[in-house]
Amino acid sequence: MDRLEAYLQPDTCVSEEPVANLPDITLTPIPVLSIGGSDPSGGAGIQLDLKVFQVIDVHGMAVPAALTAQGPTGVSSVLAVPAKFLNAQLNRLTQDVKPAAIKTGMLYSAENVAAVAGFIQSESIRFSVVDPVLASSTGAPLLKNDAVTVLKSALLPQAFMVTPNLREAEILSGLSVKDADGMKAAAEAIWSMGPRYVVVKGGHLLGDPEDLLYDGKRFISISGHRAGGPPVHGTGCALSSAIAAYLAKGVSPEEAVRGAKRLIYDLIQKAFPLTRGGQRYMRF
Ligand code: PXL
Repeated sequence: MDRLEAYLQPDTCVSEEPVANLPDITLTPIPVLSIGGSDPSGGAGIQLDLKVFQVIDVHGMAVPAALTAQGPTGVSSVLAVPAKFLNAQLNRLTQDVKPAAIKTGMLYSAENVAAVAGFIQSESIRFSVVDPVLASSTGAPLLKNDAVTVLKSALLPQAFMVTPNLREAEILSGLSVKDADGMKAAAEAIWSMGPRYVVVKGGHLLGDPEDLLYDGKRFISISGHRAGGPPVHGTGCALSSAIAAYLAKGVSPEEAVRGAKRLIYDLIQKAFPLTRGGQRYMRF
């Protein structure tokens, strides 16, 4: 009897397999969830996060909170997933599997930001890395104005770590962030909104990219090398998803940020143009 015939036998039932043949779940990779926007070009958003999870050898899961119409040269329109359906996706998934860590990216609407904050709280998610995505690198708004208020008042208090770039640090803190002192002041202001750790990414300052990690007591400077060359799409997304994956694997917050920075540097080194115009894409 071949395999197809075996399946067609009315009494062939998976549950009658001997117990010894059940899968060994000690070999199961750690599940990590990205909640964010869809980038159909595969260079940012949840599509990119899944690639990052893959190279760090965790099991990637992804819930879209928003859709974008975009290609390598930019975003032309966006659509929020209704908060009710965002909740339906999160609830159905976590009925079966609890992520060891989550990363949030483009949430777009105030309702979706509130839904994710409620989800982190109700599921007691220990490691949540919030990338406070406000706009695409080409300037398209990825978070509505009224959602910024909810991000500050509801999501940041639930976050384990938040990873603003300089512009996002300015908008969240209300301060001008132009140098290392500005980064420190913004980190303190954002930390007071409730996250356990703040990483202000200094990549948009001149010189080698230096990020600042703040835990409410100590400032830790995390330096990297500038990879050079034309702009690369999705590097912020990749950093926050890599941090989430490392935290899920039990790496300390500081080492998670350092490891994520090294990984993103390698991915940028291998970046390629997908089309003649537009940003480069990281290579995995
Ligand atoms: O890089 C920020 C970002 C996040 N999420 C989605 C995006 C982008 C940038 O374009 O498209 C879906």
